[in-house]
Amino acid sequence: MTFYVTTPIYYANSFPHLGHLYTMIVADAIARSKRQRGVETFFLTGTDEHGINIERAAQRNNRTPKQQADFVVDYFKKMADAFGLDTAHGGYDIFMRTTNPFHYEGVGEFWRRVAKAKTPKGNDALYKGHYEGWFCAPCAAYKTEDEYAKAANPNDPPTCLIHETKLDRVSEESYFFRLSDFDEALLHLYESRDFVRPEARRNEVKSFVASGLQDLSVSRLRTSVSWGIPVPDDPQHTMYVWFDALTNYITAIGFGNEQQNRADGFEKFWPALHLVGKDILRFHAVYWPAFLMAAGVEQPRAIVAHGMWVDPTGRKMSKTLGNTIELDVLNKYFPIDAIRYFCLREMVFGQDGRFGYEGLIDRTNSDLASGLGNLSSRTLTMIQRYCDGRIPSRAISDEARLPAKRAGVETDDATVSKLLAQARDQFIKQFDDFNFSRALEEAWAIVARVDKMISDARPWDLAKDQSQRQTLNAVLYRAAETLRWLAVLLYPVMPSTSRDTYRQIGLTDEVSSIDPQTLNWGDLSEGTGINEIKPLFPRIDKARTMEEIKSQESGVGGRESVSPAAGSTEAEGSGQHATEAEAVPGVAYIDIADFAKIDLRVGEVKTAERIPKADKLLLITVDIGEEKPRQILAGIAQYYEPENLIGRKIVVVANLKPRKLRGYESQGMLLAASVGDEGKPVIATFAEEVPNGARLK
Ligand code: ME8
Repeated sequence: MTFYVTTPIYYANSFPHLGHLYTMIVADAIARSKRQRGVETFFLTGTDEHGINIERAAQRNNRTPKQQADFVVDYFKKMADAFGLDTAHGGYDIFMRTTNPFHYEGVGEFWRRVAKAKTPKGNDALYKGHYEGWFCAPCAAYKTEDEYAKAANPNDPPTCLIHETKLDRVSEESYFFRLSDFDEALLHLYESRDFVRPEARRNEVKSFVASGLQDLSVSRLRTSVSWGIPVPDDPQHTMYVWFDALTNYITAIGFGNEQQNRADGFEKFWPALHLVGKDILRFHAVYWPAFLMAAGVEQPRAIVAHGMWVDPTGRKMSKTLGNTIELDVLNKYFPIDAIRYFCLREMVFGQDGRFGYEGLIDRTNSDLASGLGNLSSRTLTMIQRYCDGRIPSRAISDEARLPAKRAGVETDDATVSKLLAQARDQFIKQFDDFNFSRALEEAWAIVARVDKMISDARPWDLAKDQSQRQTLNAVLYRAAETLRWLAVLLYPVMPSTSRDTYRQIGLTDEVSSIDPQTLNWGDLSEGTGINEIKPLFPRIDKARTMEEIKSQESGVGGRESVSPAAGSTEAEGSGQHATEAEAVPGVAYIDIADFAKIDLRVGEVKTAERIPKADKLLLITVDIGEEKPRQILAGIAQYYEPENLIGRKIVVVANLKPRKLRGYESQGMLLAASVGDEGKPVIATFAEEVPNGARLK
């Protein structure tokens, strides 16, 4: 038996953030749970590297598109490593990149198949036509009327509702996929099985398809988008990036290419379960199945859509609102397993979830430190103290039965065994149904029950009375044996905690390959010597940690100053992901001493003039408190009139090596924000009076 799970392949034009991490964690938990049950599993994640967005980002950063993609991919891989999701930590099997040559080969084959195919209604699946529409570059999608906001002035372009950026008017020859012929076949697919999960999402997709489908433009002229896969036999056209991206799920395991087929095996692993955010459900649940139908490839196992993380008050996370979650903060202050637990426990699958540091601290402290962690340490400490560090016997003789019952201990093995087995079955059922939150509730109901047994039985009192020895042993055995079950059950969610628990109980086998369905009550052998007891989850000091996180976010040496993209154009769009990039651990932070090397000074513009034949440059002189004003060349001529600059207070990098431009020496640099797609400069200035020459630090 095999299993194949995928995350979306993430755009390689912006840096990884919590959302990407989340889908990877869920996929990782699913993959581990299958592997644990002996199912040969393939787990794919990766990056989507073609299209206009990458092309534009690359241009702005003076890189080739491939260099741009490599740059971002590095951050995704670092994130996976830092959060234990890469191959070395038992996570993904492939980090798929759409720039892999084998992908080009496979996509070419897929396109050819679609190009030859007939639709279910007997028409050609692909045809050439003419497309005119509003295109959103960050979405890489044409937008219909309900997906954009019209501008107040009818001559201005509308704005994308998701990105709040202006749309491009695109009109060109294009290949079309005859999606409109697939409506009935798709509806039949949704009816025939649980293809889209959860149900609420399936209904959305159904009504979208039932309301009628439009044909889909699946190519752009090479002259408009060159960074992409050429259409086979018609290289004037570049494939629509979603056609290329979706196909990664099959090329990665060898569709249309020998290399991957030999390594991983299309026949072996397809069909996949696609885990996606609800934002891209339509591409996966409508377009992708239709492409596959045309190409004659089996449908995915299922499309499972999760909700989105929002901030604790329910707002979308954004840098502007200051309510994002930083990956480096997560990594620094929280155990990986606490983050994994929170992700799976807090988001009711399919619905949006609220993510805040405070909530994460609260859950870590209550469910993990006081809940599971405390159960483990109190049980093992008592075994250490009262049983010489050896797992006691669970046997209760007839005469000991009554006192044990009086102490609140269930004496009938069969009953205990049945209760635990039921909880285990419920856990697995809920987990397999993607109700991770419910599954974890089941597990924590067991924690609560055993905790109660211990509190009711009071082992510390039983230990004082030799006649109560069997009851004491029975209580501690039950607690330890339940911990063993919990360690096995929780492995997919909290791999390293499970391993630690297992080891502390004194067990040596590898918990990652113990099928929870084979758990048998009583298999924990009497006499097993427990190992050193260490707290599984130390309590997090909420007030102190929140203070540190806040100061880290706003401090001088904080993330704003260390981002590789701060004030630059590294990231696409809002710059939202730019600072998150540095959030990845292992990145070269600068310290305050590095920052101090830059001599930033307040300057006053004394003169400003254009330079003949240099339409971008202004020649300005600036008083920075020195004897003579500095002469600086600034590339702002297209945006500022020289006369408007005179008298303005600006920020100057005073110790930048002088250089010559157009025959003039530039003795410094002025600071400006780079705004929008074309990088319009907006000069940094002060709201209050400041003397010339004052240092910025
Ligand atoms: O859409 N909460 O890439 P992408 C939870 N390249 N998950 C989130 C999230 C949030 N707030 N924000 C993002 C693309 N995600 C395409 C996919 S697949 C063939 C091509 C996660 O970088 C979630 O999984 O925009 C979402 O679907 C995905 O990131 C979008 O990633």
